[in-house]
Amino acid sequence: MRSIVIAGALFVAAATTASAEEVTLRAVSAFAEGTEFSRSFERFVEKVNADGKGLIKINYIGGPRAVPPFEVGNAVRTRVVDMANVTGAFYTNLMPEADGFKLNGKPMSEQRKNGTWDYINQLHNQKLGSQYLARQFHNVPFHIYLNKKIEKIDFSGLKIRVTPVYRDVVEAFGGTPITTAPGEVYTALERGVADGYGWPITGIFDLGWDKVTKFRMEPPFYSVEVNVLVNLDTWKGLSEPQRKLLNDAALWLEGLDSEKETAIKAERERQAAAGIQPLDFGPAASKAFLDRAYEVAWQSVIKRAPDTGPKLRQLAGN
Ligand code: 173
Repeated sequence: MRSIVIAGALFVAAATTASAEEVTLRAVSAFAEGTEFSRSFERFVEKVNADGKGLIKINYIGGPRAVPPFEVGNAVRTRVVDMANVTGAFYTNLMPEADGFKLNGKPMSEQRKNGTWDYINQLHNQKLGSQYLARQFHNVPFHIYLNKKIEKIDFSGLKIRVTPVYRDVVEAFGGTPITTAPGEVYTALERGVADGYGWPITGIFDLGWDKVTKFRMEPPFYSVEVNVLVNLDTWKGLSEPQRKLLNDAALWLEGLDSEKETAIKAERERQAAAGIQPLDFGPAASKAFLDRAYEVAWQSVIKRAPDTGPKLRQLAGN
């Protein structure tokens, strides 16, 4: 029912001015409401609405029931929404090099100082008609979770659920990638359509995947990136005080990454308690996996985005 109401609302002009000063921005998340990769953004929304009273208000419509995850980038580009919480992996159709953001795990304070934020913001201005307001989760890695035990890092004969984040590495180690949105992972595992899946270290309990997960492969790899984007026309239409309020809240949001170290430790313990066994093949195999994982991903980014990929690699410094 909710999606019907929302579909109707999409025809209403995106940013609406309630009074001379207060502007209302419509926002969506590519991840389900209340789950790990929406929660920080939801705290950001609360903060903006509290700090911005009379100046700016975010009308948070919700998660994938409003806009399907792989369409969120286009929704912010076309101003169907004013703001989105979304990973670059979900808009590689519009920006192939977005797949490279996961390869930069430097803190945002550093990325803002060394020109990385500026460069990635320019890419968003040009290709996604949006402002790159914030990037979250730089210190949260991904894993491959499996239901079949492997004796070495080799995915031959395994069907593994992916997004662009994991596609190249799964193929490089012999697996068969199957792309799905997060909302389809549970069913794919339950039915045996997939033997495993890529996902960050955090968040697997949110949608009950612990019930259909046996193993977590080590080592952790890459860096999660979930971005807050603002449609560029919306952004340009804001006043200086409104933009400052959003920028200040964006820095606050990026600062929430400092909570993640403790959260990751707790999550690993919770997975162990739920019977999810780590598969660790030792330091040499882990290093070989990581070297290959980064190399195949960079090669893929550079092949698809030859003009911008090398610069992203240089900025990431790996
Ligand atoms: O696995 C995914 O759906 C994915 O690509 C992702 C990216 C960032 C955070 C969480 C999941």
